[in-house]
Amino acid sequence: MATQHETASGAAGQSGEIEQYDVIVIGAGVTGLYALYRLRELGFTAKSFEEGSGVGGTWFWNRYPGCRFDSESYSYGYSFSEELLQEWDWKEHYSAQPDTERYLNYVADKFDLRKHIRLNSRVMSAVFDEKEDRWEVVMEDGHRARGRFLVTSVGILSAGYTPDFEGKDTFKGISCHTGRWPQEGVDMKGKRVGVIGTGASGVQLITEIAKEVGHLTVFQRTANFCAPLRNGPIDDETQKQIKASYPEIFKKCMETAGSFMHEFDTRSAMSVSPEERLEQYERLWQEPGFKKWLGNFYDVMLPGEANEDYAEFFKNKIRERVHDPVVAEMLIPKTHMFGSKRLPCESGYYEVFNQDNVLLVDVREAPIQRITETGLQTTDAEYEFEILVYATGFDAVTGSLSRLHIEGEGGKTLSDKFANGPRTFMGVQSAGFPNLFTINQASVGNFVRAAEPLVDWICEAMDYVRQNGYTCIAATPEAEADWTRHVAEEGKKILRSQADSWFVGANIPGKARGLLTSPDSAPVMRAKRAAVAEKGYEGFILR
Ligand code: N01
Repeated sequence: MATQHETASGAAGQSGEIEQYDVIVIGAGVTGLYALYRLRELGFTAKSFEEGSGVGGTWFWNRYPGCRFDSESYSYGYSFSEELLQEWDWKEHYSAQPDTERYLNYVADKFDLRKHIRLNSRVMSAVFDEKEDRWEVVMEDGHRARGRFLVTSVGILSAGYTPDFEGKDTFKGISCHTGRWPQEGVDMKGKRVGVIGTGASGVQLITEIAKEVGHLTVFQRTANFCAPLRNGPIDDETQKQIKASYPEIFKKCMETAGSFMHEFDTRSAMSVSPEERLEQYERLWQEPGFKKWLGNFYDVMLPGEANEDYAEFFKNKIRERVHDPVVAEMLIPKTHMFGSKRLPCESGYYEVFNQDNVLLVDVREAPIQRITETGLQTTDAEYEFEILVYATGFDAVTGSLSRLHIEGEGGKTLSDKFANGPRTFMGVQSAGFPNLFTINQASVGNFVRAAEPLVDWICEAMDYVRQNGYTCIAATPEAEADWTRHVAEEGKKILRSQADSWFVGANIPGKARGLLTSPDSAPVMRAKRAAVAEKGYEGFILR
């Protein structure tokens, strides 16, 4: 096991020597920062290599207009420090990107994490040295570092996806992807703008930029179910109440399937009268956030009558809000069940389509044929604009790993291994890639709530290896096969596998279809991981 004295300084690395650490972390976003904190607490030497010029991960890159939380701000922050909880004032119930980025910078400063982070360091490869049981990473600038363990805190939605449209590079105006928004911003005032994509990013962006653009054309392939966010500032009294209730907030989050603050109504929608049902739908509609999704009758999230009934309620809301009935019909989802895709929360999205300067184009009816110098061409017509925004999503979960060259035992690469879908044990390790912990595979739901216990578990596993004098922890092929079968079998049954979305890799042409995260609820996942640890890391080989 590497010890403190093996650690070289960053300066040594720059002079040609290879920096040595106990743990190398790729990424300094939400999980990377917390991993650094925990590792240091446990006495490990660790360094994070971060591609961005700042910390924050998702909240560093996704700085498009309108980007914000749609889970409650106070349920999203770290829980590990009472001092931090009491010091930090969330400004809004659903924090906007600049404030969240500020929060993560505050955390980096408060816990003195920056000295463990090398920014502007895009990792190009990570190779396992089987003789030494160590990983070596190489950065784009040639910088190298080695560590006993490698933790990929690279995010589940960080590898941006831009469709390979013909003529993409010929566009003469400004084009950008929501997930890599220019640091200096994009001036859209009075401009003609085209947006491709109407997922959660597109919905937030479109609503915000519609306030200032000259003309907006929205290219929609699939209409989504969207619900009002009902955001607002947090006043002083509420701030005090929030700070006094963190234990209850976090307790509630830890009990629910997706680690959110909302609990399903245990009644079936169909067990109450139509009047009572509608009264509950309307009441929840007026409330903020995901409550209308995750706090409703439990069976609105199961295929069947209740789901269809609730979907109809949503469709009627769209019809009420959009003046032109033809446009309203275009905005009504027809190809997937309510809840089978992520529910974007919005603050005036549908009303955007009542503006005279906004045009909605259905690119399922008339697909995009090519990008031109001045806009784009569908099978139906040509559209011109000065700015083109790709709100076209991400190669989720596995994309951020596959684009790194991760080479394990026998020179096998993780991207080859994942070619037909991820093969892991509990999402945290893949057989043949010892000492590599993949944080991005295992967490779903309210990200920080799910990720904190996962990072804890991974750090404790590394500590166990160290304490017991081992140099290597590797998932067994059997444990991996059982887990992969479990994900495939149970994954098919859950609602979020039913639609063509990033949850199952269906948004990326050619990507193998299958649930990319665990089909289990967050409490079940925590219990499974705890049981593995209690049995001396059953399912892993320790050497
Ligand atoms: O990406 P998406 P996103 N031609 O994949 C369309 C999280 N998030 O960035 O649906 C035309 O959902 C595509 O169409 P279709 C959240 O978890 C959170 O919006 O595939 N269109 C779709 O409309 C979310 O789920 C927040 O038919 C094409 C869009 O592009 C996840 O990130 C905010 C196309 C992509 O939607 C991803 O959301 C934002 C093509 N060739 C995001 N290819 C919060 O609030 C793709 N599209 C915290």
